[in-house]
Amino acid sequence: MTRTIRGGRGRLRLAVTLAAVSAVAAGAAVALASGAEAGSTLGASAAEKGRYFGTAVAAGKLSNSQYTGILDREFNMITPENEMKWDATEPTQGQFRYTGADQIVAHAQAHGQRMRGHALLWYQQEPGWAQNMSGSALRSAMMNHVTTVAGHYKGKIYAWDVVNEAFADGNSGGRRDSNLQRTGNDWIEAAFRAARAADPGAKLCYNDYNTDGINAKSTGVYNMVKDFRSRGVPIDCVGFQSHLGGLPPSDYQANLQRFADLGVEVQITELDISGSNQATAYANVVKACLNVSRCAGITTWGIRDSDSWRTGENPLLFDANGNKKAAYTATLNALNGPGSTVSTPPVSSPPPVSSSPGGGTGNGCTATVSVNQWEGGFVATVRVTAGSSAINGWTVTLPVPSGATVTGSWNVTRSGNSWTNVSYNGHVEAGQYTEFGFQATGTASGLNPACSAA
Ligand code: 9MR
Repeated sequence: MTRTIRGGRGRLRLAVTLAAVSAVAAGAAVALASGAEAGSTLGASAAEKGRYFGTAVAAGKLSNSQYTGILDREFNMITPENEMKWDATEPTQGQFRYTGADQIVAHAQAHGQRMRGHALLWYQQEPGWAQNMSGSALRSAMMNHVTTVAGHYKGKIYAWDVVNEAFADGNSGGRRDSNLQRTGNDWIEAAFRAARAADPGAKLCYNDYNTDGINAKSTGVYNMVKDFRSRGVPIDCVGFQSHLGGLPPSDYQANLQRFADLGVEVQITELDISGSNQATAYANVVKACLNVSRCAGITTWGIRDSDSWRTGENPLLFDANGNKKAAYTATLNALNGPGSTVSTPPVSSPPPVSSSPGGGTGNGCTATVSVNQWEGGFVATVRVTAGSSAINGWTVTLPVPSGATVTGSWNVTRSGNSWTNVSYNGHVEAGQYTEFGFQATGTASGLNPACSAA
């Protein structure tokens, strides 16, 4: 019997932690898990499958060395647990505050981790001033919030939870009542359009709980996503929170797959699992993701059991002392097991103006690049494919077009025109590939990568 934990008003609401933490040392990006053997950490093993492994992070814990030690060794994606929510980022209407969120982004950038933004609009954790609003005044405040916060983090976010938990529990398959919903049923698509305009390079997700199997609620979300895709509303991904109380539902993978078949990326966004079969349950979630080629990655909702919102349920991968649990080993083993090659769609809109403009075969490897260009900037994704032998390191020579400035990169170390593997993605099996990417301002013209194996 599986039990799915419901979110909702009854849950513990902790104060948003905005205490100052000591500034994270700036400087050169440090590769994730440097020195780690491939396949020996969650992030490295997920990266070998072209996926990420992330966790929710609280800014107030970044000064705890046990916490950051595990974070930077194991995880290559970060979601702020509370710091990007509406009450944290716009406590007074029109006055934006990014203290805690900026600390987390700085940490991620200094440690080669990517960011999931969470969440632009949610009926919970609305600041008091918004809770008291309605109608067109609220709608315009909502859109201003989306535009301003997504704009502040433009170029720094892999995927945004644009809208969180907008569907009702139970069998209606319809929307949840809230003051956001009462501004008109089109509030969700309006939010996605505003987010796309503010940060065209970020993947835009809808995120919810109790949507982990095929049920009335997940079918309601499915129908919305299908409708959005057919009408060109910019949605790129769906987040499945997966707050589980045992094994995932038996149709967990089938549910991920039906969303993936709509052309969106799927992500496990807030995984935590209680119960005696925890290790098996974690392994099953990982296997389901690896079996769905558009499942881009998994995020656990905290690091140690003592960091969890589910006090006393010990639902995470590390115990309160930071030790790896059996569930950790099961998760790592599943990540190192069989799995599909990841293939996640690029952001849906605006359409790429150029794609695979060039490719170069060199010493033992080939590099190709695909580009998502928008007015003023682009994201380039570079695929490094090994030749007929496995390679143990690679460098791609790829000059940045004149007039373009790189604002961020992932899964790579850059020195001028040379882009070199990091510790966890240098080894590529014969005929297999790994990907890195960067975001830049300017125009992606004449990108012609050349690859050489170490
Ligand atoms: O883990 C978060 C906790 O610290 C907050 O007090 C709570 C506020 O409602 O939100 C928790 O995170 C939630 C997430 O933002 C959305 N999905 C459900 C998560 C658990 O409640």
